[in-house]
Amino acid sequence: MSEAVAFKAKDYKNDVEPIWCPGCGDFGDLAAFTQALAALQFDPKDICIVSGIGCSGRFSHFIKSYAYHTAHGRAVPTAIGVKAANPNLKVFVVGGDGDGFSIGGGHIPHAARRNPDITYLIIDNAIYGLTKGQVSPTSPVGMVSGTTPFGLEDPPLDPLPMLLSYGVSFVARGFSSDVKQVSKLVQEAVAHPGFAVLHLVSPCPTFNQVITFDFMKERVAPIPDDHDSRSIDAAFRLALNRDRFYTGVFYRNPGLATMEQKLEHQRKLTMDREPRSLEQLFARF
Ligand SMILES: Cc1ncc(C[n+]2csc(CCOP(=O)(O)OP(=O)(O)O)c2C)c(N)n1
Ligand code: SF4
Ligand SMILES: [Mg+2]
Repeated sequence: MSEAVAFKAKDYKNDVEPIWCPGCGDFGDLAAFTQALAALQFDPKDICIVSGIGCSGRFSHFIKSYAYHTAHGRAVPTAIGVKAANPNLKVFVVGGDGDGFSIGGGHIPHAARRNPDITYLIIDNAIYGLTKGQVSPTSPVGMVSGTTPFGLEDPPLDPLPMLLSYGVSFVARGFSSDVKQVSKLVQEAVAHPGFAVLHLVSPCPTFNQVITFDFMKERVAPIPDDHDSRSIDAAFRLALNRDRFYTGVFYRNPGLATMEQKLEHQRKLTMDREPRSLEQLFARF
């Protein structure tokens, strides 16, 4: 499209209607995401959304962009491949708490080490929604579900301290009811050069009667204005605070080399040494 055309949020929504349940928290994230794309004025042809399996994994079906609906828990490595193949694409990963922290949990620390310039939205409803309400790694102790008829006894993972200790270079949290804030967080995550993870608490009114919108509204609070998001110590202090469920940018470290920079460096090192051509290579044999 020509430069004169300004994209509006609705221009990023395709004709596929979400089949999420009425009141699903995922709707807020979708609205926030299209608003963020409009603020960023990304051309749909430059965007690729790689999604996992789950209700949240359907996200990629509803946006006008390139999309790749992957296998359960494999969205992150797939997105890394997409970004490595075409660094010019704006690559997003979208998936649930089960997708990201159970079956796909082993991929996040290695993505953090590589630091690809990718934005990852983890849509956390503390339940397996698509498969009709089994406990997930973020479900609270005591939760009664299809798989825990007498109540869950295992404690939940704590996503924020976990992401920080993995060395993820941008860590933020939002609540899907606050569309404006989530939109702003997506924009900040995109502006960050490196692996940016957004933990988006997004209640599932159909299967989770514990982590509800009302439960969350009583607990969320914006990160205090004087928080220094460059300080990992300060980020941990906020993330480990049990009295408040803070939302905003916990941590950012723009000083790390990105995966794309490291790949380019390796490419140059390879090109600088012999053989520099097929002829030189064949001459060795
Ligand atoms: C390899 C594999 N194992 C299990 C499943 C079944 N399965 C589909 S979605 C899902 C969990 C979804 O939970 P979450 O990632 O939290 O997404 P939500 O539906 O809550 O958005 C599971 C276990 C699958 N599709 N593939
Ligand atoms: S089951 Fe839960 S997460 Fe899935 S669409 Fe319905 S409300 Fe949303
Ligand atoms: Mg879930």
